[in-house]
Amino acid sequence: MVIPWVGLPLASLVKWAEPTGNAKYVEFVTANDPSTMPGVNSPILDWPYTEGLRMDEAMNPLSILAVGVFGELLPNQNGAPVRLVVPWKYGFKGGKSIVKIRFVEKMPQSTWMQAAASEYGFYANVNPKVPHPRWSQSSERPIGGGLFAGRIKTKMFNGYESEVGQMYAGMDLRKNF
Ligand SMILES: Nc1nc2c(c(=O)[nH]1)N[C@H]1C(S)=C(S)[C@@H](COP(=O)(O)O)O[C@H]1N2
Ligand SMILES: [Mo]
Repeated sequence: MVIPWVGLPLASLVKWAEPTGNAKYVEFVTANDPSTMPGVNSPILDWPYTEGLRMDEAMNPLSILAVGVFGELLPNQNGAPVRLVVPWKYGFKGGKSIVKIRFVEKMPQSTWMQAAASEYGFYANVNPKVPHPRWSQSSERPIGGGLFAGRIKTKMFNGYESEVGQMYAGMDLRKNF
């Protein structure tokens, strides 16, 4: 789904924070408040929901800290007051309702890696050429095309290959999935 986010480049916050040269990754920890988020009462995931990016991914001008959508402030369910949007990755990299951002030396564990390391890796490079262990990733159904709109071929890096592909040059994307 193509979404008109409102926000600031994550890179501008990183520059403002002036992390030291030891910072190799950024970890995002999200709110864990059962009184407003009943879903966290479910043991399906290990809360709080946590995500991470490599430093160059965080500095890429496409990475957004979103505070709004469609010209309005973010609704709670979409991650108010601030959420991560990484357009070349897919939904599950977009931690919502972020409460803590940490610069770290070691690759952080994301919630999905904890939940199913063999299915969800750190990079979340949904790769049309590399099937998920339980399904193909070669096609997708765009949301907004209407109920009967067909599937399209999944694009490498969600269509942003020319903007971000260079960051992964030389990496085996079958291993770094
Ligand atoms: N705080 C928080 N953020 C989260 C999640 C979550 O459980 N908690 N789920 C993730 C997953 S798996 C998806 S698919 C997206 C869904 O929300 P969106 O449609 O607004 O991107 O949120 C992501 N961010
Ligand atoms: Mo998801």
